[in-house]
Amino acid sequence: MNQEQAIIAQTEAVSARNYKPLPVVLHRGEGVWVWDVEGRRYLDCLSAYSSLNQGHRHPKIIQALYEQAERLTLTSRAFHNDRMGGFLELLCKTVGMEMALPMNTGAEAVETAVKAARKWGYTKKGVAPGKAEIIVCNQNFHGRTTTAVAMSSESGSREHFAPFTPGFVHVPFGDAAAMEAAITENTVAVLFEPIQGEAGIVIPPEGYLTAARRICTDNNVLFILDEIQTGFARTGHLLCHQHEPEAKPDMLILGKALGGGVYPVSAIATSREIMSVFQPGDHGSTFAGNPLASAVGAAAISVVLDEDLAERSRELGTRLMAGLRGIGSPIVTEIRGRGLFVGIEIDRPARPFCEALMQRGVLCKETHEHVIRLAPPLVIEAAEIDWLVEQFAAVL
Ligand code: IF1
Repeated sequence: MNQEQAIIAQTEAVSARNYKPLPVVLHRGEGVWVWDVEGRRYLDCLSAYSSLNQGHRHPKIIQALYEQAERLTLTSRAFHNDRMGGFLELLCKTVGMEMALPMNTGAEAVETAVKAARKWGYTKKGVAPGKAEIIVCNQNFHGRTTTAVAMSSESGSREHFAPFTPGFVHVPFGDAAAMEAAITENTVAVLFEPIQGEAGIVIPPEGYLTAARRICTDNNVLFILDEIQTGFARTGHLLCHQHEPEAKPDMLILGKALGGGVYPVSAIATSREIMSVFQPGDHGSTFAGNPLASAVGAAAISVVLDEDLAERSRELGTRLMAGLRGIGSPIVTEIRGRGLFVGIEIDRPARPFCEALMQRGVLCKETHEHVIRLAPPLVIEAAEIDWLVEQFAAVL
């Protein structure tokens, strides 16, 4: 048994089997590359599900982590600290919102958005107590907590975890008429991903976001976007909703790349009027907004802006999709994506292709059986995109 097999055996002996990882044991990462314990190098095309937009161990983010770690790491929100205000100010300025509430994981930020929307509905819109409804889209993914799973339409993620949080109304993704028809006097919000990641990089029809904006405005309903995976330049704009300039949401849910690939950082960002529903004691979390998270979060945003990762994502995403289309493989049914958020749909199970790509030094993940998701760090170079396409051509 070599070192890799020994580590996998050790892991499987003590770890819950809640994942089925590829048989690779990673030891080091830098930029777009990772190395396994045997010294083999791989191009990371998953980026921890778009948490590594800035690449592995970006020097400025690591430096921020180190420097803050030498001063102060955790205070709880029982006291102020000297980093959170600056981080949230930069975040709000960057995403065009007035106020933010920091959390840790994406699911926690989704839960925070649900609580904010419900309390806004009861205290500002006048929805009857306990009656708030939130419209969500089929095939969504908003996390693994029981409330996030209550929002899901997938039986696979709901089985054996009932009973579920009530108050979620499901409509088909991309269908504005169905969304409008689902609105009642108790609807407090519409909440969806502008591009569905886990569903297989599903892009809604052009104008869907704008229609959702209009429907929410006309019906006094909050327009909430989950940009945890699509945010921070992944889809070729700083935020995915900017593909439709008229579609500014009332609230953004952010995470993943906000932590720069080194620390869990998430948040909701919204208007002063909506955020004012939260009063002291309403909501919180032990680690939320801690000095270390805030220092890393500020550095993570700065790297996205200073290196114009949105432009890179747009240009290199176009290069990647053109390269993949140029292969002309008969087993590929569709290549879709925005920026470096790409899905390759094939006419057979995708897992074997991910395993074959791993043998050629490319790490990626299938999603929903027939789709290979490609989401390399946005710091990838054109030559590395071309090399990636060559590996795909060989495997396809
Ligand atoms: C796993 C999926 C992706 C997300 C959106 C909220 C969350 C996620 C749009 C929750 C998290 C992660 C979770 C991770 C795998 C990955 C994933 F396959 F699960 F669905 F990216 F597509 N909203 N997505 O994508 O954020 O609490 O995880 O920080 O659970 O294996 P989280």
